[in-house]
Amino acid sequence: MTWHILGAGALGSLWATRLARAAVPVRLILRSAQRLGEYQRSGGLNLKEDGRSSVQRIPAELPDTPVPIERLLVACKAYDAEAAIAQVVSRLVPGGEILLLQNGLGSQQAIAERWPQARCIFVSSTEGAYREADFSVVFAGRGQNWLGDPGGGDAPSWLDELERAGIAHIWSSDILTRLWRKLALNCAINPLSVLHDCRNGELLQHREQLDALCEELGELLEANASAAACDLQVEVLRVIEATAANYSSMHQDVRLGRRTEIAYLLGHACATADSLGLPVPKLRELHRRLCEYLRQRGLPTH
Ligand code: NAD
Ligand code: KPL
Repeated sequence: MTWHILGAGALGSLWATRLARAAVPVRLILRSAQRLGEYQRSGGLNLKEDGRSSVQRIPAELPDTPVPIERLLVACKAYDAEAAIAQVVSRLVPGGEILLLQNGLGSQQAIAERWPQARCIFVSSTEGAYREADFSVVFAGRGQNWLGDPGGGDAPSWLDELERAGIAHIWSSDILTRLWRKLALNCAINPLSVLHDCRNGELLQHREQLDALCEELGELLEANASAAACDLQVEVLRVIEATAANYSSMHQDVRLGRRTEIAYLLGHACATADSLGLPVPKLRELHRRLCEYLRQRGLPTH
């Protein structure tokens, strides 16, 4: 069975190149004829890992290619994922699978509700990758991929292909708890790193702010995925220390003038708190200040 990869950016390329290297059938879906032409001229997808480069000549196609799709890995940003799937969904076979690699929450549920005929598998990834150039990805940080079906069901048999490809993975029976936990970590760290314009480690100078946010995030997690609330503050501090020299992904997006995934992180946290009638004044104020900061820089707030 072929893996179709929608979104040949950092994470999509990281998955595609490792699968192809293990002789697993993969095809890329590129958004336009111009992009397809550029890809074909580039000669393939380049993966840089541990200082070594390797090129995989992965076949690529356009969204309207009349070939059925059995397994679709969606590696677009959260704000692009639903529209990208809409372009190819008519090709999905009955019972086909959609793997959603997006950070945050909100986009995955919207997609699962819109296309109930597909099996949507949510993925939470702590791997790190960035695009060095067009069609060239750097594997920057080893991590883990948790995969799970919030609708239940057994682990798919193709997990052994991930094993063969060396893609770290764990099948999770509670993927929403994983995603909520990651969302909370990102909500505690990323917006503050933008507003203070600092590396993660420098956030330790703002302990009061961090602690107050962790308290509200803990209450929000208790109400949604209680297991995700356990020792949140301890983990936030651990992640800050482990990534002290780094700029958060949201900080990097803002510095490069790129749209952020704020709506699927802080925006989703605040909207969920609203729907539960849970007061989260610190999160709301942080959301307001971050939106204002983005607006001043001409960046979207959704
Ligand atoms: P990216 O911007 O590098 O890649 C996204 C790709 O999707 C781009 O190449 C874009 O052109 C493509 N795309 C958008 N709309 C499309 C369409 N309609 N058809 C075809 N392609 C389309 O993003 P990324 O860093 O790979 O992140 C993807 C998701 O993974 C995000 O939600 C991110 O938060 C999450 N994530 C990324 C990392 C990482 O290290 N990069 C780690 C963990 C989670
Ligand atoms: O995931 C992250 C990010 O920068 O997006 C960390 C390093 C955990 C900070 O929230």
